[in-house]
Amino acid sequence: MRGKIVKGIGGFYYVHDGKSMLVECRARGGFRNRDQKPLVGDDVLFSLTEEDPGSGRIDELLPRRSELIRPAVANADQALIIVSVQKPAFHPGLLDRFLLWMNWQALPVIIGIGKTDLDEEDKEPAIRRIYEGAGCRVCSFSAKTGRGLEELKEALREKTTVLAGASGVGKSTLLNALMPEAAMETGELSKKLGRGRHTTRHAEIFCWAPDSFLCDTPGFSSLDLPPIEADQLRHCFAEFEEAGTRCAFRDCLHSREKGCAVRAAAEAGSIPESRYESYLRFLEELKARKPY
Ligand SMILES: Nc1nc2c(ncn2[C@@H]2O[C@H](COP(=O)(O)OP(=O)(O)OP(=O)(O)O)[C@@H](O)[C@H]2O)c(=O)[nH]1
Ligand SMILES: [Mg+2]
Ligand SMILES: [Zn+2]
Repeated sequence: MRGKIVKGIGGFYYVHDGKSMLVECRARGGFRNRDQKPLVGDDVLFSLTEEDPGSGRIDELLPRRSELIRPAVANADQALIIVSVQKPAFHPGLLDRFLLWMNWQALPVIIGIGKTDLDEEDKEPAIRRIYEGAGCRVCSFSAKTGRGLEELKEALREKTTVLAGASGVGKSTLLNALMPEAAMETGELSKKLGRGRHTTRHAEIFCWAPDSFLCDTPGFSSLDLPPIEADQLRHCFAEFEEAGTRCAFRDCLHSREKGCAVRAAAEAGSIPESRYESYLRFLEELKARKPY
């Protein structure tokens, strides 16, 4: 039989047959030795245990369309990175890190600006402008009022989308809004720290419309950088490209070089300050890394 791994916990994989059956499976011995660890999102061939039709065994992993490391999910077509305008407050550094991971993993990204019902300070337009300028598709929405959900659904339809974002931004709440039967657990923010409480502990996939899958994932509060070379980083910032052609040196790293047109553009405000700051921070971090 053919199915999809929708969840993996403690050595068990939950395989959905695409109709109505969810089977608790073990992986056939040998997967791990051959460096093939089943991932949430994997399409598999499985068989049922004779004595207990609720449980089974994964016999084969079918070829993957894509394989993500952060979060560890197979066969995603795109990522929806969610940020919230408030509660928790928008944190550009973390979003920029996540964009870098998705860029490195060559996965198309949609940025979802959520909780717009809380946007009394009208922060949405500025966030949108920065990330549209970085070449991203941006959708804003409120899972609470439903505003923007129709546009978001169109962006998610007939695709497998992995949800990503800091703890507490509303990933599970969005899933519940699109699919009440999912009944994902959601959590209040910590009053003291104003951060999420890491309510979701495991990646889990749901089919919310025909051929349309959403993978909820645990939120993060910090993130390292993908293994890219420091001198490749500038190519991950699309909005530097144009000014970059006018730098005095062709191999300019856009930090302290004389005649750097990217720095000049950031100072003049035509490249967003927060993006340039992220770039400089990431550059130092990558330079400080041991070579691979
Ligand atoms: N006002 C408002 N609150 C929201 C909205 N979406 C989510 N929340 C609230 O934000 C809090 C966190 O939501 P979750 O869905 O648990 O966040 P999460 O991103 O899944 O968090 P983790 O599972 O910890 O990664 C909950 O109290 C939700 O009710 C929204 O659109 N508007
Ligand atoms: Mg959650
Ligand atoms: Zn430069």
